[in-house]
Formats: sequence, C-alpha cells, structure tokens
Amino acid sequence: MADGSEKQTRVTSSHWGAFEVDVESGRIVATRPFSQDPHPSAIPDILPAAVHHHTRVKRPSIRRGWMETRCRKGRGTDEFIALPWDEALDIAATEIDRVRRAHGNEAIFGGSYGWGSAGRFHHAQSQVHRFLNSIGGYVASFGSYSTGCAQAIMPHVFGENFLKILYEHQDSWQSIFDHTETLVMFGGINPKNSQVSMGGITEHEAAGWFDRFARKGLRCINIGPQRTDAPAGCEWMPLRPASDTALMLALAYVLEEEGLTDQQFLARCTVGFNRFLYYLMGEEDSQPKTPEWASPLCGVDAEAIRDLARRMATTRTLITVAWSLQRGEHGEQPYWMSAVLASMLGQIGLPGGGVGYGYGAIGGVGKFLTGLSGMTLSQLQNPVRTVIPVARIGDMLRNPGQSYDFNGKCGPYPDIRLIYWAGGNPFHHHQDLNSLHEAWQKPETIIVNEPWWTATAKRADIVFPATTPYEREDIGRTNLDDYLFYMPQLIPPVGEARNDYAIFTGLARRLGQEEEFTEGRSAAEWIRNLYDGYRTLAGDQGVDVPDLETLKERNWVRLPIRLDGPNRTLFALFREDPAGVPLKTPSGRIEIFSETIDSFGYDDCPGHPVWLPPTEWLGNATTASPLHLVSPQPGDKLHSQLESALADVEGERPVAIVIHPDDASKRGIRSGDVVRVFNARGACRARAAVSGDIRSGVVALPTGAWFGDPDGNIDPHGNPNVLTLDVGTSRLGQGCSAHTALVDVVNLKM
Ligand SMILES: Nc1nc2c(c(=O)[nH]1)N[C@H]1C(S)=C(S)[C@@H](COP(=O)(O)OP(=O)(O)OC[C@H]3O[C@@H](n4cnc5c(=O)[nH]c(N)nc54)[C@H](O)[C@@H]3O)O[C@H]1N2
Ligand SMILES: Nc1nc2c(c(=O)[nH]1)N[C@H]1C(S)=C(S)[C@@H](COP(=O)(O)OP(=O)(O)OC[C@H]3O[C@@H](n4cnc5c(=O)[nH]c(N)nc54)[C@H](O)[C@@H]3O)O[C@H]1N2
Ligand SMILES: [Mo]
Repeated sequence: MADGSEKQTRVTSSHWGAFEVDVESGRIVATRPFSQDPHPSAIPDILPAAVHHHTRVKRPSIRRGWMETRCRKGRGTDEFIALPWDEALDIAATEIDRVRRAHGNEAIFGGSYGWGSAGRFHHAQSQVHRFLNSIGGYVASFGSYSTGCAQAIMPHVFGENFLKILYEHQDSWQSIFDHTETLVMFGGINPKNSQVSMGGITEHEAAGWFDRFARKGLRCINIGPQRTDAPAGCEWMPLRPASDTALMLALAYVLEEEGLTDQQFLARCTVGFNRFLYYLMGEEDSQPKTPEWASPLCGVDAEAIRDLARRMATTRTLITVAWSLQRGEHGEQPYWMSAVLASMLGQIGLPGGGVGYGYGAIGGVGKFLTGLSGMTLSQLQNPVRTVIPVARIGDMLRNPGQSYDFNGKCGPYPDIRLIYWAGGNPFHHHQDLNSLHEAWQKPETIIVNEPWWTATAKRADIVFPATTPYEREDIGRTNLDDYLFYMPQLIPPVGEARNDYAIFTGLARRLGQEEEFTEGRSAAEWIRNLYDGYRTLAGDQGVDVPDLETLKERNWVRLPIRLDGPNRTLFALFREDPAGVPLKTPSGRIEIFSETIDSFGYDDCPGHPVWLPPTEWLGNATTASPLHLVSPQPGDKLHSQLESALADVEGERPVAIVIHPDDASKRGIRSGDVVRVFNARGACRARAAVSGDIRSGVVALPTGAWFGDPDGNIDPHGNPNVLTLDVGTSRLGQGCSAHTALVDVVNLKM
C-alpha cells in the first residue's frame, strides 16, 4: 500500500480488465490502460471518482424503524443510525441466531446473486456462502440471470453442462477465422459486452477478431433488433425481438423443402427428427412453418429467409446465439431450435461450423486456453437442500409454501425470514422492481454488505460497509484468461469499511463458529494458502507459476497456457464416432425430441422446439404499450457498479434510450429530450437517443441505473427493471425474462 504522499503506480485486475492505478496520499488519482491490452476498456476512467464517492457506506448502519421496533415498513425510506462495529455485529449476530433457532436455517435466504468484484479470495458470494454454511446453511439459488434458462435446457439437448460448452468446448475465435464462411449471429456479437468477463479479461480480443474477419471477407450477419449489436461492417437483418424461433423454423422449413437437410448427420447424430418434422411441416397443427408464415411474425421478408437458408446450407456456417435470446419468456425455444437448425445443416463437429453460444457476451468466450483450475475458497457443505431458480426470488418472497415447477421437479417455496446479500444488487438486476419492493417488505430482517449506498443497501435493515478491491490485497486469476495478478492493496479502507471476510469472521465468532469459518487463518494466510495450492496444481500440469513473493514484486505474469495448436471444435469427436463417443443425453445423441422433457408435460416447453409467442411482444402490442423494450448491458460500465460516480462525471443522467426516428417523430421526441418510459408496471425517465440503428417499434434502454424511487412513481435514473416482466422463462428453465416487455414513451417536455 502507498503509505507516503509520493505517487505510486501499480497494476490491478477487475472484471473489465487490468489497468494501471496512480495512488497519491491514500487516494486513487488516475487510471491508465494496461500495456498488454490491445483494446482496453474505458470503464476504469470512472474509478477514482467512484471509490472516493460520497455515496460510499462509511459506517455500520441500522435502519431506525428496525432498530427501534423491528418494524418492517420503511425499507427504502427510513433513515439509518450509524453504530460502532462491535455493536452492529452483536445486533446482527443475535438476530441471525434468533431466526435460525425460531425457524431453522431454511428461513435464511443467502443466494446473494451478483457479480461483486474480481479477486480469488475476497469474493463476496463465496464469503457469504461459506459463512452461512458454517452456521448451519441457507436457501441457495440455481443458475444465473445471464444464462439460467440455457443452463436448464441445454443439458437435455447436448448432454453437457452449458457452461462447459461455452468455456471448454465450443470453437475458438481462431477456428472461426480459419474455417467459417458465414457467421449467422442471432442477437449479434458485441465487443462492447466482451469488455467484461467474470474474474478478469486482460487482452480484449473480440473487436480485433472482427477486424480480421472483415479483412478475410467472412460474411457476418447480425439478426436482431439493433444494428449496433455487431461491429460496423456486419450485415444487419432487423428482427422483431422474441421472434427468433419463428425465423429459425422457417429456415429449417426451407432446408427441408429444398432438399438441403443433411439426412445422414441427422440419422447418425440425432434422435427425434421425425417427431419434429411432423410439427415443422404442419402435420401436427395444420400450420407449415413456411417463410410466408414466419415473415409477419419476425418482420423479415420471406425471400430473404429463403436466401439465408440456401447460403447457410452451401457454406461453412456457424450459428451463434446471444445470451439475451434466452433472457426472455420461452427463451428455451431459440436455444433448442438453434441446435436443431445446426443439426439439419449437418455441420456440428466440423471446424467453424455448427452452433455456438454467447460469443462476445463476455470476453472469455472463444479463447482457447488450458483449463487450470484452483484457487477457489471452499464454501463448505450446505446442510439445507432447498434451492430456488435464481430469478424466482420475487415469487419466493410473495408465495411461501407455494408449489412451483422447475426442470421436471416440483418444490414449495421456502418461508424466508432473513435475507443476507453480499456482492449483488437485486434492486438493479431483478425484474418488475416495484413488485420486488413490495415483496421485499415481507422478511423480518435484511442484512447487506455493500461498499455503496445502492438501492439494495437502502432497502436493508443492517448495512455493513464493505471494502472495494483497491482497499485489500488479493490474487486476480480466472480460467477464462491467461494472466495472473497480484492485486495490491492500493489505499486504506474508505471510512470504516471492512473486508467481507472480516465482517463474516466477526459474525462467526459471535455465533460460536469462528474456527469453522476461518480455519484459524487470517486473510493474508488464506491468500497464501490458496495461492500455494494453485501453484502446486499448476506445476503438476507442467505450468510454471512464480512463488507469491515473486508475483507480489512483479505484479503480474502471463501464463503459458494459450493453445495455438489444433483448433477447438464443439463435438468433433462425437461427430467422428457417435457410437464410440456418445453424448451424455439419454439417447447418446443430440436430442431434437426429448422424451425427458416431453414426460414433464409442460405446455410452455414441450418435447421439441416450438414457436411460442411471449406474453408481451410486438405481435400483441396494444395502443397503451406499442413498443417492445429490450434492456441490454451498459457499454460504459458493469451493471450498476460505479453508477453514482458515472452520473456525476458525465452529468448525463438519466440513461439514454435508443428509439427509431419514426417512433420518435410520432411522439415529438428529439435526441437529448428527457422522456418518460412507462407501462402498467412502472415508469422511469430516460434521455432519448434517436437512431436508425434500431428496428422501428423497438426501444433499447440499458441496465445499470440505480433504482431511485421507493414510491414506485417514476424512477428518475432510467432503470429498465421498473418496466420488465417478472415471470420465469417457462416451467422448465424458470430463467429471467428481462427482454419481455411492452412500453410506451412520451416526451416529458410536452
Ligand atoms: N432488464 C434487465 N435486467 C437484467 C439483465 C438484463 O439483460 N436486462 N441482465 C441480468 C444479468 S445477466 C445480470 S448478471 C445481473 C447483474 O446484476 P448484479 O450482479 O447484481 O449487478 P452489479 O451491479 O454487478 O452488482 C454487484 C454489487 O456488488 C457490489 N460489490 C462490489 N464489490 C464488492 C465486494 O467486494 N463486497 C461486497 N459486499 N459488495 C461488492 C457492487 O457495489 C454492486 O452493488 O443483472 C440482470 N438484470
Ligand atoms: N460493458 C458491459 N459488458 C457486459 C456487461 C455489462 O454490464 N457491461 N454485463 C455482462 C453480463 S453479466 C452478461 S450476462 C452479458 C450479456 O450478454 P448478452 O445477453 O449477449 O447481451 P445483452 O446486452 O443483454 O443483449 C444483446 C442484444 O440482444 C438483443 N436482443 C434482445 N432481445 C432479443 C431477441 O429476442 N432476439 C434477438 N435476436 N436479439 C435480441 C438486444 O438488441 C441487445 O442489445 O454481457 C456481459 N457484458
Ligand atoms: Mo449476466
């Protein structure tokens, strides 16, 4: 740590990449790009302002109403009382103990979803889970907001964990460059999103690959509502949101109609095509899925659909599907249908062909590295078995005891009395925030560890101020990157902030579980312990990793784990020998029809992919809500992190909403105007950005604004989740349906 007043510069790592930090007199004064990064992110620019921002939580704080009468009302409006650490920890520990004695650990929700910050040891979610396990367990959550729906459906189709497909199996960028002739990108591939990656991303590559694709003449077709979802130079096929499955079915129909289906591949490598064909050709429901059928649904010309199908069948084609497609109601369908379409094309297992998911979604997808795991803090065993799908938290709080379906299982929601959150911001990330705000009043107690006074911290009863990564030492490393960092402590903790580890150690001590939680180690000892274990494991795999002292001195090293050799191709071995190297599906093959899913009897996810319109989309737009709202990830930051400072620095709040010139002129809206975006669920302000790069009828408002208004009247900052629909994607996946929402926009000046 810089203790004197002279300027020091060190490198650190983060979810948005590595960067240099200048420190002077205990303050971060500037950041600069990391020397090895060809396309550095600008997100660190706001860091100096954010870390020292007045919205930091400075002291342990307890909400007055809860403190005085344990009153649950007032979450979001009450004032907070600052207390000394010991007192606040005593109160929190006593309350946790009361709840677990009175109601059992089944009454504690500790899913605590969120990205927190990078760093192997001070990972807030691992810390809170370890702590809760050490005191008897907690109700956990399954999957992520990012890919929860895909994580449920794809193992039925490919017999493989979805995250393994993404990070360990599917084609590398190099393989795409070498072999692909046509890249068909549903939802685009956006280098803006690959700025970030869980745990770090040192060399930002996606933009560079697209430059190379362009020079080579690889044809890249972005299919979706926004031209800007792919780099400039890509072709754009404007599509109505949520209609991808209809388009894919029509492409499949053309293949079948024109004899372009690879029958041999289907026979060798898949099961159930005939059952699906019955549906595709309309024998099941009297509706052949022709381009003429799909055209009015998806807004793409029938002849353009035919041309695309022919092109896909006659060139080496990789279909890529953005994660956003499964973050909407019936998100299972485009994911499954893309696998069926790729199977019909017969290129799965050929380099640069077939299908891939989430390229560009985060920077780690498409890199080809030796898997070098390790350095993970054990979360201990959770004695409580109850797990909810991550995005069903609102339903859980509203309906304790109520039964719900999830991927063939059926469970009652637990009766939650206490919530502990560390490293996430549900009042940024969850859908229908006004309704979450209501449901959030139900538990008896809510405890949050947070560096900033986010909307979630403001809705807690007990708030512990947490350090940011710049206020503690850690190791930066992820399997998706080939760099290793010592992340030095750069500045002293801001205010009275403590590391999550210290907070949980204090609570564990009071609950008689300190030894179980800490195993007798200080934070520094844990870091050494995890690091030494990692170094040994790496050595066993022939990878030389410096000792901790050397790494501290060098600050960072590049690991020799990048594989430049043979290109990586999804299911190449299976394709060569489907009987000898079967998939882990019940049939051993790609399941175009799944007996398992069929046996669940879900009308919202039957035994093969089908076209199912969502509750809200342009196909049923009303005069009250005529526009489809998509809410992509913000380009200038990570989710809601650093938001308060960004607002100060840019002075440009509320957030910009992209709207088509036709839709804008009908409403008398010009770029820069402050507008009201609304539907029956809520309303927010936003700043209009009029652009022909979005399909008419669609508006795009990125996530990331702090949810501002506890009365649910109008959110001043532009959080799209006051408008989104809080329903599961289906009874199968129960993922988040953030991209499903109809809204209207009015000019606030009028
Ligand atoms: N409408 C809509 N909503 C969406 C999405 C969408 O596409 N559309 N996308 C969804 C997706 S995919 C995701 S992943 C979520 C993201 O949602 P979140 O992951 O919840 O968002 P973050 O803002 O990253 O929240 C992390 C929080 O952790 C805090 N934090 C950082 N470091 C530390 C630490 O060391 N300790 C502690 N205690 N806290 C720390 C940060 O200040 C921040 O408040 O949003 C989801 N919501
Ligand atoms: N800079 C930055 N990068 C990020 C993040 C961040 O906060 N900031 N968050 C990261 C996280 S947690 C995640 S999960 C990933 C998410 O990665 P993605 O899910 O790929 O990204 P999104 O930005 O949600 O959506 C991409 C685009 O999909 C389009 N889209 C929406 N609905 C549909 C549809 O029905 N059909 C089609 N064809 N297109 C549709 C929208 O136009 C949108 O711009 O991004 C990661 N990258
Ligand atoms: Mo995500």
